[in-house]
Amino acid sequence: MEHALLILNGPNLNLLGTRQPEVYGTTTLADIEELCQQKAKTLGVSVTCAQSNHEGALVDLIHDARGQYAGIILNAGAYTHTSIALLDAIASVEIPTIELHLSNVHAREEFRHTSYIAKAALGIICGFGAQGYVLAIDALVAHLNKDT
Ligand code: CA2
Repeated sequence: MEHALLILNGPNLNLLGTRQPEVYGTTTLADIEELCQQKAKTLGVSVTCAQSNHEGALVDLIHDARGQYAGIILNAGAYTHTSIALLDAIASVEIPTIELHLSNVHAREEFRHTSYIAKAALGIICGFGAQGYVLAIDALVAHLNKDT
């Protein structure tokens, strides 16, 4: 395994596939995690998945990633639009982090157009549903391999 990646999902994403399928689809978080494991296998990297509904717990998980993971894929859910604490956490650990959203946040309500996390992110993927996680793994691994 060349790289270890952390896939972190924030508040309410544990409900995926059970409610609001018109917005978030019918794929469950467990399905997405399985998709990520499959993609990781094809690229020879490892992925660890975690989800929390709590801002401080997400901050802790980001801190703990230091020295453990080469990259992070973060769907911070609604905390994307509110959390300076998550921005500071990502900036402080200096681990390349992709901001990810299932939905195209720019085609939705105005308050979803602002991301506090974007400033510290390597890049942003949104609007591709569960496939976005696969795209993010590809992009992160390409980034981590670019100087090797
Ligand atoms: O599109 C995304 O991935 C979001 O990060 C999802 C967040 C939302 O607040 C962001 O603006 C965009 C919400 C996740 C809620 O997930 C649910 C899933 C099923 C049922 C209800 C909520």
